[in-house]
Amino acid sequence: MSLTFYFHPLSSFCQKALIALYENETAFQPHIVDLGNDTARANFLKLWPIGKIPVLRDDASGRTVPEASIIIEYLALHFPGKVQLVPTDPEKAWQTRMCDRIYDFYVNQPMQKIVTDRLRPPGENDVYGVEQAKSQLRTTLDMVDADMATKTWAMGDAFSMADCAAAPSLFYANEVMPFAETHRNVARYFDRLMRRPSFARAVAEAQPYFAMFPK
Ligand SMILES: N[C@@H](CCC(=O)N[C@@H](CS)C(=O)NCC(=O)O)C(=O)O
Repeated sequence: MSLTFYFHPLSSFCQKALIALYENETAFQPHIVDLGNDTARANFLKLWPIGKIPVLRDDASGRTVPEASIIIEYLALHFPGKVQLVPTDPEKAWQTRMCDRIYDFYVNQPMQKIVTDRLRPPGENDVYGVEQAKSQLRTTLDMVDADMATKTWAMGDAFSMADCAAAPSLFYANEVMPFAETHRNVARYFDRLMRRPSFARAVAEAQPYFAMFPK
């Protein structure tokens, strides 16, 4: 087995890539990285000095692959499976990548801003930044709600990389800004994502760590 996946089960970006691995039953060695542990962090920085998870290491090709979307693209190219997460049709491919970017930049990032602000020391909170993040999140949820009125998955009928990005982003967004009452189409889409076996498995594996999530 040539693939090692460096990740943490609680991390939304890691879950995104994990969904891709599970969708295609790709064989890999899991390596949990506890960035809060000095030794684990120092060891991980030797592999990827930027220090962000997830990272995929492919010993067969000698490649270190960071960034959840790029990991999914790498898997699609070198370890394709039954679920084509990145369409080969160029038109569908750019649309999938655009949707993936929207979930990363305009759902996941503002959600992270809200969550990480809760971890700041008393008196160091960024009230203005958190309000901006909430406003961004609301705008994106409005967009997604309209977009998902008639679709099963983010790109239509086929499950794709965009859904890998959507699932954990919406999971944590729902924690910081519950959308069941305000965005019914997003909520229905989220229910489908929660029932998707790949994501259900990622959520179940994160369960033992949920106590670490700042309420
Ligand atoms: N752009 C990266 C973002 C990855 C990211 O933000 N990972 C978080 C965990 S969800 C992380 O490593 N945080 C630790 C830190 O920033 O020190 C991706 O798409 O993979």
